[in-house]
This record gives sequence, C-alpha cells and structure tokens, in this order.
Amino acid sequence: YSYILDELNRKGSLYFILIDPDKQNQNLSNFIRIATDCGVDGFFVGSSLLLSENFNKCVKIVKKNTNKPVIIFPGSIYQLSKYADAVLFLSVLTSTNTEYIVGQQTLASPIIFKYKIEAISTAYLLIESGKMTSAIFVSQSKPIPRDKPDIAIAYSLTAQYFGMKLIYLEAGSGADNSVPIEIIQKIKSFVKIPLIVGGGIRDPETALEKVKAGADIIVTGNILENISGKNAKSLISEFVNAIHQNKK
Ligand code: 1GP
Repeated sequence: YSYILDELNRKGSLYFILIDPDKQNQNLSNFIRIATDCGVDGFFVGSSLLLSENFNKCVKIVKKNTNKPVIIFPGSIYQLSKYADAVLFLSVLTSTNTEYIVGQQTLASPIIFKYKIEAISTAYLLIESGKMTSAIFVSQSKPIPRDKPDIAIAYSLTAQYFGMKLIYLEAGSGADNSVPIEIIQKIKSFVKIPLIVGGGIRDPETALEKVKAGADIIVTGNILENISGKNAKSLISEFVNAIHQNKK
C-alpha cells in the first residue's frame, strides 16, 4: 500500500495489468517482462471464477519475472498464494449476500496471516455496464446504476468511514461500457482514498479520460490477453504514457 501511495505522489496515476490465471499460456513470463520494461506499475492476479488449478503457479511466474508489486485480486478463498506481495482484501459492498461482504474474508484471514502477505482493505463496488458480468453474477451484486452517482458517492463514503484503504470501481471484465466519467468525478470530490477503475477499458484514450476524471489506478485485462511480442509492447507503452501523462 505504501508503494501505491508513494508512486501516486510521484506519478499522479498508475497503470496495473490484470492477469487472469485461466487465460495464460506459455508466453506469460515473456509478457510480464515486456510489461515491466514498458513501465507498468504493478500486476493484479485473479478472476471472478477459476476453472484451472493454475493460480499458485501463475502468481509464481508473474513474481519471478517482474520487480513490480504482484497483488492478488481474488474472486474467492481459492485465490491466495504465498508468492504474492499483497492481496486486495476485498469486501463487495454492492453484494446482497454477506458471504461476499465478510464470509469468504473470514475464511481467508487465517491463511493470509500464515502466508505473511499484506492485506489491503478494499471496497469493491460493481457498476452497471449494460449486461450481466461474471463479477456481478458471482458476487450476487445489485450493481450501482450508471446514472446514479449519488449511490456511488454514498458507498464510497461508507468505505472511507469504515477505514478502507482503496475503492475499486468495477464495470466487469469485458464490459460493453466502462465506469462513467461522472461517477468517477463525483466520488473523487467526496473521498480521499485512492480510486481504482477497471472493466471495459480498451484503449489509452479512454484510460486518459478516466484519470483526468480522477481515477488513481487504471486496470486493463482482456485487451492484452490475445496479443504478444511487438504488439503487446506498443499497446502497453501507449497505456503507460497516457496514464502517466496525467501528473496532478
Ligand atoms: C479489472 O475486470 C477488470 O477490473 C478487467 O477488465 O478485462 O475488461 O479490461 P477488462
């Protein structure tokens, strides 16, 4: 967490790449080295659902190939690894089921303690994106309507008053519509804790719009999953340049 705060001070906004353990092939090591060379600020590893048994192996590979933080972004208690630097200790505040607000977390806590990984308390807020996403389905969330920034503000203040360290605004992986600018702007004018924005961000221009609106950390997943080599290098560099150009 202190790395995130220090880097935000230095760079204004940060770029994290989400690695889905189910979607990786043998080029993962190379991809992580390329992204690190291009100046990405860190990696999240996780998925709403896990179909393979690759989680631990995936975290290990990411960690081995970068000097940037590797932070677990868990979909469930099955996504923990002692090889990570930290875990986003998510509470899905928009869930209608206590299992995703405090249940899975209670099962995970003793394991996190044993693994000695940093737990970063994070409010996970799902935003309506035009369709049912895996994150909404799995977490049994009542997503925040896109045209109701007041509800998003109220949830964000709740997170801050609870003492949470980060707010993650999620439109869902592969979402048709990313988190609306107005929601980001409004939340930013009410809360002080850093804002992560992800889901459906497919180009550097959109990423720049979000950081200009007040997003502190931009996350992309899907868009980099099917490219490699030179193409990956140029797209990641474009994202890095767009996001870092927004020095506040
Ligand atoms: C991270 O779920 C997102 O918050 C990732 O979304 O795969 O659409 O980039 P994309």
